[in-house]
Amino acid sequence: MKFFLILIVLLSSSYFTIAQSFTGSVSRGKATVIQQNMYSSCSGSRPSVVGKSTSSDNKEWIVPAETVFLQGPYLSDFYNQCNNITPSNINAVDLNKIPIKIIDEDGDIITGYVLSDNYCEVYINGILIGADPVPFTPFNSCLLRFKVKKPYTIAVKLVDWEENSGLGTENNNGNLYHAGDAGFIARFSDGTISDTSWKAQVYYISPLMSPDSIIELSNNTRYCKQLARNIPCADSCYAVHYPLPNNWQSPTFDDSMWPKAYIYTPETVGVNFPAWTNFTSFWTTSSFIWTSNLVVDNLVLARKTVGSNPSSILESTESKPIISVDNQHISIIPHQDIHHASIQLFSLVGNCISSIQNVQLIAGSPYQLPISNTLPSGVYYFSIYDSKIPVYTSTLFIH
Ligand SMILES: [Ca+2]
Ligand SMILES: [Ca+2]
Ligand SMILES: [Ca+2]
Repeated sequence: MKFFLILIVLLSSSYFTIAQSFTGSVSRGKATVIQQNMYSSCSGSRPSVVGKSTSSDNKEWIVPAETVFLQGPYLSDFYNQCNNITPSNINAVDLNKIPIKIIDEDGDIITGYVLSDNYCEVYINGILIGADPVPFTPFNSCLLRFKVKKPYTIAVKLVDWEENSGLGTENNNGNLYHAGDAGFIARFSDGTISDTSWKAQVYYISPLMSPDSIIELSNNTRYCKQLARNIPCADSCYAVHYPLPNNWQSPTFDDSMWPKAYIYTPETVGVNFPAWTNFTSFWTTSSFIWTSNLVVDNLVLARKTVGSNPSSILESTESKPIISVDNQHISIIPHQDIHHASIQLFSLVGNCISSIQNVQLIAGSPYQLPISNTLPSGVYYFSIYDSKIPVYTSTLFIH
């Protein structure tokens, strides 16, 4: 424990650049429930509770998010057990039944496929195409079709839902306060995929042992240095809230100050349900994306403008390293040069297993981080920082 505390001090004092003081609003404890369950018609669905939290600066916040779920319109079903739409593979999906939203009469028809852990709303050029018809569980996937001219902007509101309103937690295998995790993946028929060329910013962060675990980095990442998933504060946890910017869905909204989306493996997101497993090869090069923390970041806005930068797909694949593990090393093949890289491996409870500072990673050249061959098999956190800014974070399963 002493080592862990020392580690936290080191992390907070030397690894990160603090760009500004902490600007979010802080609430503590349960929200006042305003809706017990927005979606009660599907058996086996976790109750999608909505609440209102009041922060210490006397502001009110709808948690986990204000949504259009009760009004619609809705995205079409790709895979949805609640509506008995359960194709066994991609060939069993009939696109002819999917309505086409006309944005530009002289545009091209584009089909989008999206899967959210747990909820999404999709806007194209600021126009709401639809809400995810299942806010919490079971895990479903959605389709949308639209006619648009390039460049066009995809904007999505993403919510990792919660059972304990205002606390960011859910019942999981008997743990009533399990900090659930999130993820979003998308693929469009024009070749657009979810990847690090998207921008993503977080607006509701919980559960937190302490609000001081949020630090705002110089690239505007609202970074949570609380690494453990087993967070014991129960009904006393803190949450941090930020107001949503106006017109964030609009093509004219300036997202240049938002951090890049982070990518996560399907194993990290934990997608062991048929809406994913029936289609694993379908998603090809799309990546699950979220912000820098898949566990406590619960309300995320993400954007991608398609067609304004012809090299965007190339850029995105460049930034995803290839990671492999043998019994003595983690091998990293970066797709971009990182001149001042720090590479770290942590256990799930935050102990540093292996770390190397200030090394030069060269695109395409393997780099090896030594690990002990007696390391217990299991899941670990793995991060690469560039000049103290996190550029890649993932979990790794080590055998
Ligand atoms: Ca859903
Ligand atoms: Ca969460
Ligand atoms: Ca979740």
